[in-house]
Amino acid sequence: MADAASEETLSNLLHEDREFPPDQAFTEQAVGKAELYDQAAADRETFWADQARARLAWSKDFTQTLDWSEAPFAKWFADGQLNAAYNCVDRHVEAGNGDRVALHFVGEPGDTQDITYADLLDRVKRAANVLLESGVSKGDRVAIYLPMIPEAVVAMLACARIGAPHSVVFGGFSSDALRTRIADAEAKLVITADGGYRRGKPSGLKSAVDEAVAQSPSVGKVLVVRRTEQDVEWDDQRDVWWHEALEAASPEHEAEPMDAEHPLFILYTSGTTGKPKGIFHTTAGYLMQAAYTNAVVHDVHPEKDVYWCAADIGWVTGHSYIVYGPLANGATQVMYEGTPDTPHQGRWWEIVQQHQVSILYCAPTAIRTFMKWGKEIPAKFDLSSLRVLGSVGEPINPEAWIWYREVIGGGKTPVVDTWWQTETGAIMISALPGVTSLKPGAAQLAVPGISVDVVDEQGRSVENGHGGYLVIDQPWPSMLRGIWGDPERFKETYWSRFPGIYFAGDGAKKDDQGNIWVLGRVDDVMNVSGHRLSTTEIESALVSHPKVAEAAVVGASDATTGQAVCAFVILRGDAVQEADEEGEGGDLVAELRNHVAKEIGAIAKPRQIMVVAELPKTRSGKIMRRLLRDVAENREVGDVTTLADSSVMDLIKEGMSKPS
Ligand code: 6R9
Repeated sequence: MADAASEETLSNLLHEDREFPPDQAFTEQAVGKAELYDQAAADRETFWADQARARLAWSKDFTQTLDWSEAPFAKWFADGQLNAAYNCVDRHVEAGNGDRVALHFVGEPGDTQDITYADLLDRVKRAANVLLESGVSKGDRVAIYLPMIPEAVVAMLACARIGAPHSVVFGGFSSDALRTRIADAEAKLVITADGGYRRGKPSGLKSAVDEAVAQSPSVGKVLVVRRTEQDVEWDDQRDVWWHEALEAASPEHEAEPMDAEHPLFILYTSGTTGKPKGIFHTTAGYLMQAAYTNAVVHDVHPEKDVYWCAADIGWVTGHSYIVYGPLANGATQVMYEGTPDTPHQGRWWEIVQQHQVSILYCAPTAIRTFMKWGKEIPAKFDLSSLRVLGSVGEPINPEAWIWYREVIGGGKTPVVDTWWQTETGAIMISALPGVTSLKPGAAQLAVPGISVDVVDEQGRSVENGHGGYLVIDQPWPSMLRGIWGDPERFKETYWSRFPGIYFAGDGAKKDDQGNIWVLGRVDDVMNVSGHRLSTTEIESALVSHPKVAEAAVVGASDATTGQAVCAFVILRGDAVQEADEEGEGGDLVAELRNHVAKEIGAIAKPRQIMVVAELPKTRSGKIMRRLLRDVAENREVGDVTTLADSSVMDLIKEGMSKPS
């Protein structure tokens, strides 16, 4: 983003100047402290070594903090030993907290389970024994394909306990996606369920596993959790009921200490192109940074908070902020199986009220959906227990941030926008609640211990007020250790664009105070008449219009301007009605185009605005702009297999062919 025109465009963008200083009462009790920044700045490695010793229980202490001699392959705390499951469960029971609830599970049909740390320990030990008896040894890989049920947590921890790296495959992925992931990791065993509940109905899982495993020579056994009690095909040689095996297994199991760098898990990123990448993480650095950030960013006080991360366990957010971080901290959590509108659109808020949830962590796409449904729905519930709100997964538009704080947080809670990736393992950029003055829409600053920068094409740090590429210029404990089986691709993907530093693939801007605004993937940055425009900024402008609930913007090729801005918008409930009644579609589009021009500048005015009922999203809630680009460019729509609901594209295309 070096040219002058782009710089000028950027400096006009994101003229968001609202700021929310921390509340003194919050600051007094906050886990995160301003001193952390000074301590980390004084000596980064000592800071991380202190965190590692303070937050984790080690079977053997380490002598060296970081070995970067074979960069970019890092080793952290390498000669130390510990067990991740012991850290997440046993030690809390040993410390006398066995009666504390680890998981308040809420099933979609309304069934609930309150699982204490002592219960969890019993289940994890039994499951570890079942894995061992099934022929899984340390180092073998286990694929986990489960709905959002407690067994998913137990399965992951049982793998960690015996040192068998898990590869969790999101339950909404197809049989084919499961098969390729099993093959890449050469998984020896699969843990699945008969099905799960989604949108009020039992959905199947086992048949997808049967199909995938039929073509997976590495898999010897399939453990099947009984959740929906639907009929399933059964192979007596291969399939074992989870509940029967656990019941029969010994409840005694001693956690074996693992090397700090022992692989903990593989997680495939939802590849935009080509073969998915098996990102792998190791034990100590990952676990420590997940626990540390969960404590200081979410402000978790394990003895009194009820924390809810509404991600799915199939994504990295579920790994770090449902399983490893909060459990290492001994927190009490809510785990919810289903969708936010089953059986009604207030389901989340009913759960918050019932369990007195104090910390909520979710994605902007969920927040924008709630905005679309209207504030009357959360208003029916008592949300006064909430004291910290977090956002992850996409840039959060300032309007959505404000709505989240006002409507969900009662106008008082800090909202932390947390930037990180599957690859980074844990939160990298975020405000600290109680410490940082909050800016709606900005991830703001690196968490203490982390060093990030925004650089130009040549890798030079840009000055405040300018934009460029987001990079991480110092190794960090929870960094990915590689791409499973493909060290060259690891170097090429992340370390070759700017030699010696990690390139995240995102564009970002520093504002006048040096706050970082993540603008989205660099492949989402458009170039219109030589001006760089961020999809995110235009989306934010659209969402700031009172009639718009959600917006997705793409750059479609244009003979004159190179690329042109095409926007897809979902209207808020009352605006849809109004538009229908008055047949004012055309006026509304003009009004929105002018609104963008007013907010950002005429250059950002969309060439086309299409009003749609739904947007195509991946199962982790990211808008698939690639498909919208196909529509905007009148192309055959590409691969839709990673969409949560593939019929959305048909709806959009139908709407496009109608004259408006
Ligand atoms: C945790 C997670 C990573 C990509 C990342 C970026 C986007 C995530 C964000 C954000 C702006 C935030 N992203 N958090 N963009 N602000 N707070 O989502 O991991 O699924 O690997 O996605 O998501 O583009 O590069 P993952």
